[in-house]
Amino acid sequence: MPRQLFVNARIAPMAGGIAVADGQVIAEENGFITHVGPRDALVERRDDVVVDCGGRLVTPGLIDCHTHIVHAGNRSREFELRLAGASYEEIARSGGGIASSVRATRAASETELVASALPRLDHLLAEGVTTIEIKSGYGLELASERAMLRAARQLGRERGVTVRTSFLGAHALPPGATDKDAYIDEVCSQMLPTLAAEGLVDAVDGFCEGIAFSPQQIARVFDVAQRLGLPVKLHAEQLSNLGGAALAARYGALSADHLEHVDEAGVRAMAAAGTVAVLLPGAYYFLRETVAPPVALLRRYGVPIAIATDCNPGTSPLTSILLTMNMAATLFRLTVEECLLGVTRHAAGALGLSATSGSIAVGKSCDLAIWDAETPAELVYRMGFNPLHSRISKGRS
Ligand code: DI6
Ligand code: FE
Repeated sequence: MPRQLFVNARIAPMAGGIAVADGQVIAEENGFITHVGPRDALVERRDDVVVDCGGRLVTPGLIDCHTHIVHAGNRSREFELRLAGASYEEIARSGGGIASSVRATRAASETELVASALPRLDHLLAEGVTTIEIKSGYGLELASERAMLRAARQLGRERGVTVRTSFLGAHALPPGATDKDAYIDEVCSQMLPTLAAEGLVDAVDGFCEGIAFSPQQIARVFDVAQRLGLPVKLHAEQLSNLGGAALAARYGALSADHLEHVDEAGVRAMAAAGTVAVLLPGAYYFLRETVAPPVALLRRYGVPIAIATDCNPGTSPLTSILLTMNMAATLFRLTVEECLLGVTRHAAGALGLSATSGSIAVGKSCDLAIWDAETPAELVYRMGFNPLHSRISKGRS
């Protein structure tokens, strides 16, 4: 394969802060970046393939580091119930909520799961996403958790996007079950080891919450993950503070996600462990939460902040990474730089992909988003407008 040169690029490499440099060239070979800098610093070859970026803003391909895009059905009926006054927790306790998505997902074939997720994935890709995390957690039994994870892998192959899977068996008690510890036994002894052996699990996630699982139950799942050599991450402190962030940090978690109710001890533990804080403004907005995550504390302790769609049928039916940035800025008061880093470098960190993704630098995968925009701020400030010009994934458009 000849080398490709993306010339005349106004790049925001996101390697340090948000600085933009004009007139840059990015060289790509075999899917990787081999040079970044002014064009005259590069010795050109006769067979270089030159792509003119026309002075456009070029950022790393965006990373959506927390999604549940593989699921069947939707929960628009519950949305109506919530509009009429029911709470998310009331709906969950009366057999709706996650359980209703579990029933629909179990009834779908792997092919149907791929087909229903594709339009959601395509919406994200159309906004420059080149890497996406996809969780299981609506199967809650071996066969359907497997189908979800296999569907996630299939989506990656079908669209040439980097997919990282997270096994979220500890998402909720399966419909009809009553014994949380017995279900966690099954997750630990059957589901997780089997699916990991099948190569379907890149990381292990859990939902630590009153309506889901206790820190003790999550710790049992994390112990198995650790034995299997798999990194962990956790839905922590979304609706209440159970000490999930500190628990995740104890296991060296890649990320702790949501964090509306995290306290200083949790933040301190995350900082010490290098755990990324993944903020999910879509869920906060959709549930009309009033307690925002403690961004000032995260900054004070230097915890890296990522942001993601949390695309899921119950609490964040959001398929726009651009709108996610706007929401993080507007609702959580993140700066433009924090928003951009949150969907690039720090999102890569939340997936354990810092070595290959999240910035425009030599040695990284050549994942780029080329924008009809002049400044990074334009990507954050608009609502519902997509200025993507083109998207390059591993060197390919
Ligand atoms: N937290 C969430 O916001 C989603 N899962 C989770 O652990 C909600 C999932 C759903 O309601 O379907
Ligand atoms: Fe989630």
